[in-house]
Amino acid sequence: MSMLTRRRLLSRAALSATAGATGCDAGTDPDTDPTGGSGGNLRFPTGFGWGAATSAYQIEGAAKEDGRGESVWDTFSRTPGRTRNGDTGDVAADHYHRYADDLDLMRDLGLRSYRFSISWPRIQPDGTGTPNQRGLDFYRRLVDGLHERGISPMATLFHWDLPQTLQDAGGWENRDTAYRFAEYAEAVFHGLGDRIPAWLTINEPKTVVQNGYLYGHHAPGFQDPQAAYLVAHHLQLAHGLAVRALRATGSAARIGPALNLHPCYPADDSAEAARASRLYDGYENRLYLDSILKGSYPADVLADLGADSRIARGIVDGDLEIISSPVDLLAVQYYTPYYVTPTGGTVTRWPTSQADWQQIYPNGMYDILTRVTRDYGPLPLTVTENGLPQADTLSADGTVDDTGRIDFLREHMAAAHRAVSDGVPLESYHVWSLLDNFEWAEGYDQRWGLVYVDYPTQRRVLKRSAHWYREVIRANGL
Ligand code: IFM
Repeated sequence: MSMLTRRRLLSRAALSATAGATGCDAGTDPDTDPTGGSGGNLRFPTGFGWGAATSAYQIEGAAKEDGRGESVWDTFSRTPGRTRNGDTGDVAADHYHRYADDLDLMRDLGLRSYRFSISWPRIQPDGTGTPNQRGLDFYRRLVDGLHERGISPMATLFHWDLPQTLQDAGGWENRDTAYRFAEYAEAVFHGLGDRIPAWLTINEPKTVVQNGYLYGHHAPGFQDPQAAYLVAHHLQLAHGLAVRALRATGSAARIGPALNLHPCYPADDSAEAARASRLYDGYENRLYLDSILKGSYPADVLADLGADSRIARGIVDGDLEIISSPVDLLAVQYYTPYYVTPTGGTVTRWPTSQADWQQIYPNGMYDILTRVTRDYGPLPLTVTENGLPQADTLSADGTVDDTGRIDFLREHMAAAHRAVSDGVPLESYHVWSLLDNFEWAEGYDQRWGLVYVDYPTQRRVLKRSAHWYREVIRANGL
């Protein structure tokens, strides 16, 4: 990877932030309606899997209970200056103790699918060895509770909470971590496999790569581009090994990756912007999609990284066969598009949410769903995350009026509906998130839930969007 490219990678966040701050809009994309139009009588296919999503570290709390080990996020969030207000996931939404009430909430909303993650350090406190039965028991209670309420469980094996002992041994820079992950996955399949029809392997590998190893604002907090892309390879390898581990159990359950994908558009009409946008797409999307679904890394990205890069040197014969082990579904997480300038920076074209990195562009949902179907399909798709943060407040009359979230979800669901009408095999849609939760470096400031969590009391209050979503589910449409 050239110095210029390396610098560019590291300055991406800064460029985005600058553009956002100045409201810069250099785009000439003729599409001027971010919603693509919505409203009307939009019915989804019968049996559509309306759901909501969470992850272990963000909601469970109970950080020291029932034999749970430490994860990189325990270490990171307890390090002064790493998270807003010094927030940690020690208590979070206390879901570990309140899961039964949360299950009742899900039933009352009418959810048909619940996507959650399993905490690796609850199952293997040191990242290896005999599984901790108390950890498995918690998830069995959760999963049984879902079935009792007619909700289908979808479990993610890894949502960023790597056991700290594995980090101490090199973390995802160490190829061995991929093999430890496969062992952990096998333990989970044996412990819970009879009750879980759909598995997701690694949540958003790209976020680990970029936020954890390029920008350093997520655990483990490094700024090392060479390490970052070696980590990308080992995360992909871990994914493939877990797919094989599931098949080896003889299970009929389905499995796939959970990728946050971003439509990338040139910010102007120049050939340079088109070229830069294509490469940006390589880093954001194709690095993960191509390796899993085509069995090769994108040549432009590998060339940009360079033949002497750690990733290039870290790819062993046979790795791509493992990574591209056939999957049953692709989980798409959509939040924001990117508009790429001729020099490879980004500009902000649409209003942002409380998260300054998120431009609100519902058409992007249509674009990304149709694109993956066109380029990689046909493959069953599920949207496993979509949502926005707001500074929601609990009013004196006990309600939370989050109309902005309703507008956001309606437009994005309408865009997904258009994609379905155009032949995209989308099976389900999970709102991020069921509950307000620990938003990583942002702590508890950003509220992403359909359900408000009053952290001092842990009281749950259905936001206006939750009531609205219940009606969407009941009507199977908008
Ligand atoms: O909260 C995160 C989640 O853990 C992964 N996807 C994006 C969400 C919002 O930032």
